[in-house]
Formats: sequence, structure tokens, C-alpha cells
Amino acid sequence: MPYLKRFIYIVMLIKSLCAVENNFPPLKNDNLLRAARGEPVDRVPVWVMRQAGRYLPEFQEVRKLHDFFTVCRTPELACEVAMQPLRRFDLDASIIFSDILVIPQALGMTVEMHAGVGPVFPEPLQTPSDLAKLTPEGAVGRLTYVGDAITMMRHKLEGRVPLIGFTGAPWTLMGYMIEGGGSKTMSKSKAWLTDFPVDSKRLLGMLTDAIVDYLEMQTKAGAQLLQIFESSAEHLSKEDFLKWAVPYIKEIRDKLVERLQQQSIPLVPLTLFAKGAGHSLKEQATLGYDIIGLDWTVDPVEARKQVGPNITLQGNLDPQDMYKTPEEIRALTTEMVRKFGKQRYIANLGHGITPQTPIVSMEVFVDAVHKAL
Ligand code: 1CP
Repeated sequence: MPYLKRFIYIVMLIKSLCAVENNFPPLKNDNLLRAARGEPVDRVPVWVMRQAGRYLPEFQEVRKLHDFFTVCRTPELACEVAMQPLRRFDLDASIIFSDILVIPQALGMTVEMHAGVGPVFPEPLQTPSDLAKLTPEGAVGRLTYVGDAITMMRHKLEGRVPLIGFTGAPWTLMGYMIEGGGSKTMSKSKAWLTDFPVDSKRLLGMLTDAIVDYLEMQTKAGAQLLQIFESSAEHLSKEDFLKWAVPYIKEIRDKLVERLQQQSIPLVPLTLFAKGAGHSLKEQATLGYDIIGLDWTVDPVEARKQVGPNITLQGNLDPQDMYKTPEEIRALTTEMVRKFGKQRYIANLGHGITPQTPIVSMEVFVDAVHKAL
């Protein structure tokens, strides 16, 4: 029996190492990864949150034929839409097409995408007794389609640019699961934090464990950088952010490091994007993340002072600036890049690109980043 166990262990180890290698084509443009590691870059790398999305007519065409989550669950379709922005723009990274809400789905919740509304949970969590309905066992096994899409995308990219994987962070996912969709106030989720602190911790812990499994799986599938979206940090006070978001974000990184070390799998760079948490950059810089994403409310020079020299910053043009004239976009982008500087910097918007953004704005933004320095 011990021999059988050892044999299975060795087979699994070889399998996981092969998965990491996977014979992917060599990387031609590694500026993103070099920026993440603090190495010199040929040019400032740029990508855009939601770069595959509704502002692209070719994305709309795919969506006319297929439901949103069908696109996420079908690796060919997920790769096709992830490739779309790369065909148009000289981007330095690709991001796998998926959504943060696939984790609540894997935990047994129904999530629908309603046109013009966004995500809707027909049966959100109403009271702590609803936690019993969640199915954390084997959750990552219900997300293998994301790993399959990542592996396929690495091959389709032919080494052109690195591939980013991502997840929602626990507080943000908890918010969607309780509110039943996007919310302007997060009032129900905040009420959970005060009325049911023990159950809130249980839910956040359950999400943390699922996220660690999910990021491990994405790394093995071939993701070259991982971004954690704590998009709903903006609803928390500094005190609550440090209490209800930060410990889980730290735990995710610590557990992932340990898990990958045990299997001798190299850790990829990690980005923390906590929207609206510019009040806690110093604290964010202590969590072991390589890159900190900034929204547009944060001044680049001030952010650098707060995080110190050993962290890469990402961001942070206001997505609404993309509705300005090409001349204005170029001027604002150039100014932004010059404030951040060439080292340890990844250009991006300060949040996702919005659906009505003109295509020409993206062209100008990407070009202005590359020409700024
Ligand atoms: O009908 C459609 O086509 C829906 C539009 C859409 C798209 C293109 C949604 C619904 N999700 C996505 C893709 C998506 N979502 C990506 C793809 C990769 C990329 O190109 O960047 C990513 C990274 C996300 C992440 C995501 N989903 C976040 C975190 C980032 C952020 O914007 O803060 C959040 C909060 C979601 C939830 C979600 N999914 C979709 C919408 C419209 C929303 C936000 C809803 C709301 O809060 O009101």
C-alpha cells in the first residue's frame, strides 16, 4: 500500500510539473512579467481590465449567438473573445475570459447574466442558515473549464504576450452572493458583518479556500500572472477593509505559496486590485503581492511613496477619460505614465473599460503608453 501511495504521488507530481511546462511556446514579449519582477522593460507594458468585452463589436457578435456563461464554459469561445482585443491593439498581456462569479456558481449558486442589468442571483444568501446550501466540496472540480481555456489560450497565443488568470476576492464575492447582484450600497452584506460576524467569517473562509484551490489550478493550467479583484473594497471603511478583506487576501497568498512550494511549482506574480482602498496602500504593500492595482482616485507619486520601491504599481486612468477626445486621452495618458515612471509599472485603466468606449480611445491609450517614455 505505501508503494502504491508513493507511486500515485510520483505520477501526480510529474503530471503537475508537466502541466506547468505543458510545452508552451516561448514568450516573445515578457515586459509584463519583467515589470512585475522589477526588472528593466523595453517599453511600459499595458493591458486593460475588461479588454475583452462589450465595447468590441466582435464581442457583441459572439454574445448574440451565445449566453455569457456558455462563452465562459466553452474554451474555444472563451479563447476567441480573449483574442479579440489582441487582434486590434498592441497590448502587452492577455487575460483569460471568465467572470469572478464562477466561484459562487461552483459553490452551488445560480447566477444569470441579464442584458442591461448584469449578474443576477435568483436565490441569494438571506440568512446564515442558507450557508448549508453551499457545496464547497469539489468546487474547483467544477471550474476545470477555466483551466482548459487557460491551457488552450497559452497555445493560441504562441508566446506573443503573457496570459493573466484572475479571481474575485472573498469580500467582493460574499457581497454578490448576499446582494444577489451588483449593489450601490452593499447594505445587506454589511448588515451580515455586524449581525452575523461568525457566519460572515465562515463564508469568507469558505471562499478563501475555494479561491486558493482555483488559483492553484489556474497556475498549473498555465496562467503566468494572477490578479485578485477586490472590486467592492470601495464600500468598506478603512477599518472594515483591514478587518474583513485584508486577512483573507493575505491568507490566499500565504496558502497558495505553501501549496505550490509543496509541489515544486513556481509561484507566478500576484496582483491585488482593491478598488477604493487607496486609504490602505501601506497595509496592502505588506501582504506579499508583487503588484498593487490602483483606481484613478490615487495619485501615482503618492502611491509610490506609500508602497515603497519594491512593489509594482498598476493603473490608473479614469475609465471615463476614455470618452474624451483622442488628444485629451493622449495627454492624460502621457502624464500618467510619466508620473509612474518606466520601472515597476504596468499601465491600465483604474477600473474596467465601459461598454460605450470608442475603439479609437483604446488605440490612442495603448499607443500613448508606449510612446510616453
Ligand atoms: O453580457 C455581457 O457580455 C456581460 C459583460 C461582462 C463581461 C465582458 C461581465 C458581466 N463580465 C465580463 C467579463 C469579465 N469580468 C472579465 C473578463 C476578462 C477581461 O477582459 O478583463 C473580468 C476580469 C471580469 C471580472 C469581474 N466581473 C469583476 C471584477 C472587475 C470589476 O469590474 O470590478 C466584477 C465585479 C464582475 C461582476 C460582473 N460581471 C459582469 C458585470 C456587468 C459585472 C459587474 C456588475 C455590477 O457590479 O453591477
